[in-house]
Amino acid sequence: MPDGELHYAPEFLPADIADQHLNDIIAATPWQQSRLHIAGRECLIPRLNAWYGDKATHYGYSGMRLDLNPWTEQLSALKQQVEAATGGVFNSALLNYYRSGSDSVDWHSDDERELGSRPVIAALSIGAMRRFDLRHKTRKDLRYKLELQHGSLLVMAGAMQQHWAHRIAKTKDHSEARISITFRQVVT
Ligand SMILES: [Mn+2]
Repeated sequence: MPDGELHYAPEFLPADIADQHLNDIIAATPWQQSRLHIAGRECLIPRLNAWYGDKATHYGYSGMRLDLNPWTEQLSALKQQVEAATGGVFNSALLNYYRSGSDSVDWHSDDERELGSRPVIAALSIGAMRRFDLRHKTRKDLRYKLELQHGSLLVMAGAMQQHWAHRIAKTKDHSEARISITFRQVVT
């Protein structure tokens, strides 16, 4: 990509293994639905989240903060698999649960200060295929989209978060559940 690095492995996990993870993780995770404070108003975000990580890692933005959960055996094994494939090292993971096509995440970059300036973010997608949109922040002609399939791994690296924003828009096409597990290295 101009001004960033994007890597995509569509069949990172075999479908039957990914099916198992989907059911187990949905059931086992202490999901939270955060409230955001925007212009003095409080609203619930349209998805559920959970934060896992080493001690002293934390996650929050716009006045919301997620509880820190210790690694489960399952997430720790997935982390090791992703580290082996990417050569990265991660100390935390943000889980997102899109319960249906009505859940979404609006345009943003993963540019919280504790991620550093050129973070490597590795996102496992499990469940319904959803479209991932990218747009360059200053060059309006640069847009890109990708259908994130069940069991796939997407890695964003280099200057991606500095120059590009991404989103998962609402859709009427996919009503089934999807989770993403986004591994990160945060400065503690
Ligand atoms: Mn993001």
